[in-house]
Amino acid sequence: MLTALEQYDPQIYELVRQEGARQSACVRLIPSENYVSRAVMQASGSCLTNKYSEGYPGKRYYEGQQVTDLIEVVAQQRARKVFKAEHANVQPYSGSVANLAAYLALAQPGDTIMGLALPHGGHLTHGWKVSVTGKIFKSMQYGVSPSTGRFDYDQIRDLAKKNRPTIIISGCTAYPREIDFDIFGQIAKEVGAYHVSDIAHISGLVVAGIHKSPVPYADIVSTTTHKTLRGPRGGMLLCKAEYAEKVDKSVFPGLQGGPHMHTVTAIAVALAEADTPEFGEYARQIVKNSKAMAEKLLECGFNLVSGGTDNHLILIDLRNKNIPGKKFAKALDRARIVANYNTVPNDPAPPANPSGLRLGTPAITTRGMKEDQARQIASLIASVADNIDKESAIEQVAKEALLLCSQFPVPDHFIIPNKENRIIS
Ligand code: DSN
Repeated sequence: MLTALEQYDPQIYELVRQEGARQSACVRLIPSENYVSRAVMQASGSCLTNKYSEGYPGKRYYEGQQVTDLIEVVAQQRARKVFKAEHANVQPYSGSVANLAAYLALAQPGDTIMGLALPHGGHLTHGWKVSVTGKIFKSMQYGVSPSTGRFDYDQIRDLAKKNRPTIIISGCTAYPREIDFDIFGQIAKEVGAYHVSDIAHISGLVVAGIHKSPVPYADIVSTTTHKTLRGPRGGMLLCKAEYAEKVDKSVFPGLQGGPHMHTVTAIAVALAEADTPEFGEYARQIVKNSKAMAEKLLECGFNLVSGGTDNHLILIDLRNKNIPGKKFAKALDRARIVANYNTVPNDPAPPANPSGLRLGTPAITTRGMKEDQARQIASLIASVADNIDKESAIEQVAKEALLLCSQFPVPDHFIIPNKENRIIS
């Protein structure tokens, strides 16, 4: 593939090579990113990219589905098995469209939905005002407790009783603690709402049994497939059998045309990988690494939202360090440590330059790093904070980060040699 790419389009080949080198030579801490296996990469780059398959297995609008039907059925079966769900739809292009499809399966435009506010760790598509979900639905937003940084379930219940939403959404993109999906389910029942749970971030932990599953407590569960689950960029919906038809119609023809069958194929492979003891080990190590990194960051004087972590991510509140989130994220990037600036609950700073930094351990765990390396990375992060305006010190951290990366190589398909056969640019 790459030889053909190199011959036909050397410019793009070179850029792909550079991105592979960057992913190899950086400590990647964005909690929604990972490294897929060679098998997932091959399935994603296979001939399935050539096929149109509007519809569902056995009910397509195009012919030539002898193989695609088999692949999609396998993906559905594997999804149902690993998540213990009655029904699975593996066609959503990604998490945003999966969430919208879930809402439109259960509610009408104009109905009230209630999700976690973006600055408190919710996703845009949980009803934030600039998202279509905040425009076509009446959106009520709940937050985390200002004192604990955690959910105050009594407050959420009170808000739900007052506003009687059609849908309550559980799930987050920047919440470092375990979520009590059963309480969300109870609250939804008490107010006659549907419960939609978005587990995009934690679905790998859910499959491995490290985080409680929302499947028994939610009407529909939405997830992406590329974060802790470590599959291709895609989305998925799981639900009880009674909602299967509504969910399927909402995805196609409601929101999408032909599914991306190369992605469905790669999702099937990722789900097989997730159904192994090795995946359970990886998921457990993600949380061990996250806890070790959080403890070291606390030792180094960082304030963490909620005081620590139960999952794969950490949210640093930088206000005591007096460093704006964007400046810190950019300095870390120069130090070969890649994270993202993020709002913290009740952030006085604007979202474009907020007071927080979000970190996660899935990608470093896939590289084989353990607690010692997680603590070492926390120390490197502290060095950058202590020397935020001293470029020579940041360069020194970059050298240490590069050395660490060289000791934990990424999956081999990332290593695309350039003409001099150098791996790291
Ligand atoms: N929610 C984004 C993230 O967590 O990085 C992806 O949409």
